[in-house]
Amino acid sequence: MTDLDPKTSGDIHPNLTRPERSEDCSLDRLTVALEEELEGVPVAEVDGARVATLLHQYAAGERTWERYAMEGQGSYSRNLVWRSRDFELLLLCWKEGQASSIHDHAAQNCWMAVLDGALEEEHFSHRDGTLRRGRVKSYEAGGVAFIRDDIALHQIRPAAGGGGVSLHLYARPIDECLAFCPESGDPTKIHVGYTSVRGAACAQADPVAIRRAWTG
Ligand code: CSS
Ligand code: FE2
Repeated sequence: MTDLDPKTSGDIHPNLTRPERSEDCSLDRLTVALEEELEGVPVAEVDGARVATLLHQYAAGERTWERYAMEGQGSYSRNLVWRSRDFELLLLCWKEGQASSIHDHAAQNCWMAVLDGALEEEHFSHRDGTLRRGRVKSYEAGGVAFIRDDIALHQIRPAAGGGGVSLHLYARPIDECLAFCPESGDPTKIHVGYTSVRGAACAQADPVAIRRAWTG
């Protein structure tokens, strides 16, 4: 277990002070293992297959993620499990009929592991102002997807007739990305926030404040 110096900062929401991790939570143990793989490692030297294996092994294990799975209002929820300088780990909960935007990943690496239900990933390309559909792939619980901007844009949604829960690892953390209009193909920069942080609901969570509080 990596001990973290508790940090308190008077001007930040209490949810956003640097939290402690619990040895008896396999999701917290995963954050420690990911820290060893990612923290301080140049992007080109990250062992992506090892990261995918860690996510797959977690996804095939206990449901320790349930304590962090809060439902959103209107759209899929984004629940922050852990954030450090070089990565963030999020739990996304999808209800039937919900979907992400068609989006990029701000030049970062993105791994997605399905924890519950089944999710579909549709690839898109954007060239000369035109959005083109690519392949659609389905992932069952335990499945792991990987994407970055030189592979494709994508859209995530639960498979027809169900919902799902997925674990997303972004290295480095993503506070803004581009969302593409499905009709016109026009990109818009969007700011992405959190539904909850470490199991506590956020009325409004500022990723920049979280970065300051957690990573100094
Ligand atoms: N990028 C989306 C989910 S699909 S990877 C998000 O973090 O909300
Ligand atoms: Fe994505």
